[in-house]
Amino acid sequence: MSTDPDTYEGQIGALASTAATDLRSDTVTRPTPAMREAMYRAEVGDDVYGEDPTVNRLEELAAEAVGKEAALFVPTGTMGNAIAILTHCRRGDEVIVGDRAHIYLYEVGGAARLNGSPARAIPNLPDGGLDPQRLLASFLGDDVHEARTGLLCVENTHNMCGGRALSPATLRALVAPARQRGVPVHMDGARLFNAAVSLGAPARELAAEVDSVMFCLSKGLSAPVGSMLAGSRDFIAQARRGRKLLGGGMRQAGVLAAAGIVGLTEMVERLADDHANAQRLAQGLAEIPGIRIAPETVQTNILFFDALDADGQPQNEAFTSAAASQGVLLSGGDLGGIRAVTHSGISVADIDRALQVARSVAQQTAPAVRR
Ligand code: TLP
Repeated sequence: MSTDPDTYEGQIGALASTAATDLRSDTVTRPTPAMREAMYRAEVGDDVYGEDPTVNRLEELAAEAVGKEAALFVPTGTMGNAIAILTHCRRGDEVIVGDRAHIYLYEVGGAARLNGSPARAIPNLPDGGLDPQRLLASFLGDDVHEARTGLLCVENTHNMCGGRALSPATLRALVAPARQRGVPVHMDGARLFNAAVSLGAPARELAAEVDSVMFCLSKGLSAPVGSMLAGSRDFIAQARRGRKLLGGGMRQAGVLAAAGIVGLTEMVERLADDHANAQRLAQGLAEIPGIRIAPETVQTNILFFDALDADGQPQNEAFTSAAASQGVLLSGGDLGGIRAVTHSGISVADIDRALQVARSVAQQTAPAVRR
C-alpha cells in the first residue's frame, strides 16, 4: 500500500497503521480502502422506514449467504444475539447454552435482564459442541414446577473453545434433541465464515440446521461496525421490532452497511490466510520451552496457550504484560490461557515478530527450562 500522504491510499494506510502487533482480537480490524471508498459513495435513506437501499442490499446478500429467507442489520453481535432471544422466547422461558458460550459469559446476562429468561449452562465439549444426551435431559417444560425451555444456543466457531469449527454433521447431531422436543435453535455464528472456510463447507450448509443465525461483519470480515441476524421472513419481521426496542433502529445506516457489503463479498476467502497464520503461530509457540499449546487443535484464527514457569505453573499475566511492553498485544483468557487472534491486520512477518517476542519473554518467565 502507498505511504504517500498526498494519495488516498497513503492516507488510508496511515490511518490503518499501528505500531503494535495486535493479536488481542479480530475486532481490532480496520476498514479496508475499498470499504472506505464504498462508505463514501453509499446511497442512503432512513432504514427505520426500510428506505436505505444499501442496508436493504446488505440484508439480501446476508440472507442469501446463510440460506435464510431474510436478514436484519444490527449494530453488534451482542445485540443480534439478544434480539434472537427476545424473538424466539416468551418472557421467562429458559435458554440452554454451553458453559463457555459467549452468550452465557460475555453478554452481560442479557437473556435474564432483557427477557427474564434464565440461562441454563451445560458443559461444552472440547470441540465447542454439547453432549446430545445431556442436552436432551436438560429440556424442561412438562412439569408445573419448571420453566419452559424456549431456545437452544450453539456457537460456531466456538471462541472460548479455541476457535473450533463445528461441522454440519456435528451440528446435526447437536440439534437433533432440540428438534425432537420442538425447541428452536439459534446459532451465535460471530465467526461463521471462519468455520465455513476452515471446513470447506458453505456458510448456508452450517446454518441449515438452525432457525436463526447471527454473524459479525466487524471481526474477520473487517467492517468497522455491524452484525447480521438471519432467519425466516416472519422471524426477521418480529426481530425488527426487537431491534427497535433495544435502540438499534439506525437511520442512514447505509454508510455502515456499505462496508459490510465489501466484507461479505471481498473478505471471506482471505480468512484462510488468518487460519494459516494462526497455525504458523501455534507451531512456532509449540517449539518454545515453557509454552504449552496443542497446535493440532487450532482450526481457525483463534488459539490459546499457557506460559509456564520453571515449576510448570501458568504465568500468563506476567507473560502477557511482558509481551505488551515489547509491542505484542495478547488477551488474557480468564478461563485459563492466553488468547491470540489473527486477522487482516496481521501478516506472516507479524507472526514471526510475535514468535521472536514470545521466545524472549518465555526465557524471562521460565528461565530454568531454557534450552
Ligand atoms: N467477542 C469479543 C469479546 O466480546 C470477547 C472477542 O474479542 O472475541 N459472539 C461471539 C462468539 C463473540 O466472540 C463476540 C465478541 C460476540 C458474540 C459479540 O460481538 P460484538 O462485540 O459485536 O457485540
